[in-house]
Amino acid sequence: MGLETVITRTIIEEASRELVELSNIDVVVVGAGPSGLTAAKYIAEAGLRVLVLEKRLSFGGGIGGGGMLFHKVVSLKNAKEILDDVGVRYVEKGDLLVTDAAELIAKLAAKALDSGAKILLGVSVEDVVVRTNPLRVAGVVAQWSAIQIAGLHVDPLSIESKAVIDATGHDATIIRIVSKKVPELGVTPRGAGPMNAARGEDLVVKYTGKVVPGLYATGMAVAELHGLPRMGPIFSGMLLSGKRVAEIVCRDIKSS
Ligand code: 48H
Repeated sequence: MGLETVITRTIIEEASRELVELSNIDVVVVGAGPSGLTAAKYIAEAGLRVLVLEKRLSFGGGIGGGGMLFHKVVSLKNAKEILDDVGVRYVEKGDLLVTDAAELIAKLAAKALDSGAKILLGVSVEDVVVRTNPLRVAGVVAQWSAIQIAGLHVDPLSIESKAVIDATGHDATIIRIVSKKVPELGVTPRGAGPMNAARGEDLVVKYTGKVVPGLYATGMAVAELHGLPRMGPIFSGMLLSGKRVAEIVCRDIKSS
């Protein structure tokens, strides 16, 4: 048997073994932006099994684009503890902590992985699993992003979970799917409001949490759901929202 065969078999065997385990998990986080990666890190640290599905082949979401592509990212000092937790270096400038975009992306992802979270890249969530009696979101329906982009008719696979976290940013994909397909759950995304950085930062954390049974929101998806002001290129609200949703999901799962 040539090395080529060994490579092929090893990849298929190892990936399949893991995918079987991941098909039923405690928490699915949709989106590997700042809020999703932060949520995954704290959920994994709390001992729950967490899977992050990211439609692109890279993580970080909107961090890399920063403010008009500049490579510095700012946070308010209320996110200092999280930045310290993930080991990101920063400089203080007035009320702000300034980090490098690439370092924040890399370290958020590394910390989530080191804490035990799994991240699958190139996987898009296109639907939810719903159970009745009681009515709740019970998982996600996923597809390779490449299949979606190619427009091929290939049926997706589902992943069951105790909680799904919408961390898809402005798209608020999961919230919009539930709003459209399960109207009896009464989810009506209002769309984010105009910019007000201070209020946006504050409110996005306050409104973070459960949307309907089994579904939670973090990051800009929260602003999109509740019509909160956008805050522009500042990331403390995203990090704090990720940590907050982790606390809420862990509490709910552990008490159920
Ligand atoms: C799998 C998906 C799917 C899908 C999307 O946009 P993000 O960075 O989201 P947040 O909320 O963590 O951070 C928001 C921040 O980047 C931002 O935009 C801010 C602060 N804006 C303020 C303002 O005023 O505009 O990341 C979301 C991630 C991305 O990586 C997407 O590719 C991914 O989710 N994603 N992954 N399946 N259906 N939809």
